[in-house]
Amino acid sequence: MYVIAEKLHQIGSITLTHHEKRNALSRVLIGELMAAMERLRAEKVRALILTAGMETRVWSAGHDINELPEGEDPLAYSDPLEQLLRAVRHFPAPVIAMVHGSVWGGATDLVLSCDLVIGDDTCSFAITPVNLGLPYNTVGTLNFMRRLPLNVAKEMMFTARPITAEEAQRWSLLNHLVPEAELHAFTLNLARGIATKAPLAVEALKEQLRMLGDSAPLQPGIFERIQELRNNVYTSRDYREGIRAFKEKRKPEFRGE
Ligand code: YXS
Repeated sequence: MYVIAEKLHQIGSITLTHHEKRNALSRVLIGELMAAMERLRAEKVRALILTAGMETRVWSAGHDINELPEGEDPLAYSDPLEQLLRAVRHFPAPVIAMVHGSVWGGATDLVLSCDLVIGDDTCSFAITPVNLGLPYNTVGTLNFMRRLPLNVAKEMMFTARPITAEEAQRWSLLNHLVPEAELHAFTLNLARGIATKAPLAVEALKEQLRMLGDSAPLQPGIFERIQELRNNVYTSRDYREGIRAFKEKRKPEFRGE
């Protein structure tokens, strides 16, 4: 079991517990996480907290690199991580990311796909495709563009540097930055407040905001150009080198080919 799901009154919580693999978002972990979400949706929770608990230094290490396909789109629509991000955005109640520890790669996209983000002093956030030579996908890139100032999104994407809790607060990646000792109580209190409100109104507002926020007219030619750019990257030698270097626990040597 890589997740623990709980329901307290009308609030659900899911804790990622695959700490020995730093909660890498593997097909198995994602499957358990989405099944837990489905159970809690059926129980009509009015808010859902997503956490890795307080014992770990790593909230999640992002996509399971061992499961990234080579020579084909690594973040295709059907990829388990992409399915999870859509499940979070379509969940009928607010999903609150409670972040203690570092967040990497696609896990940062997961946190940004949540409705609210509460972090403590230990949290940090990195987006890391350039560490692997991987082409991030369009939905994910738009997610970063919408949640962060463009120059901040660019700095995070071009450098893969983890931003600190203080930077995450400054750039509104966090709704609230609270002391570690208060993180759980603060997040539970926020969820309890939401749970006292009219659930149908909250559900409709969440879906309205998602649909209005997602409306991005994309001309077919632009879409095809993006796909060509991404295809050139994920069929490159550098992408294969990035994955191989991770598996061999060494620094990658990128040649631009
Ligand atoms: O060697 P064992 O078997 O003990 O396993 C090690 C790591 O291989 C494993 N692990 C992962 N396995 C698959 N996918 C991962 N993303 C991943 N991360 C870690 O967990 C075991 C413990 O790892 P270790 O020894 O490195 O732990 P640590 O505490 O020293 O360091 C924790 C991290 C998170 C700083 C370190 O594990 C790390 O840098 N992990 C990779 C973070 C990362 O680059 N994630 C991006 C994944 S790709 C992705 O999400 C997107 C597609 S994108 O690239 O676009 O951002």
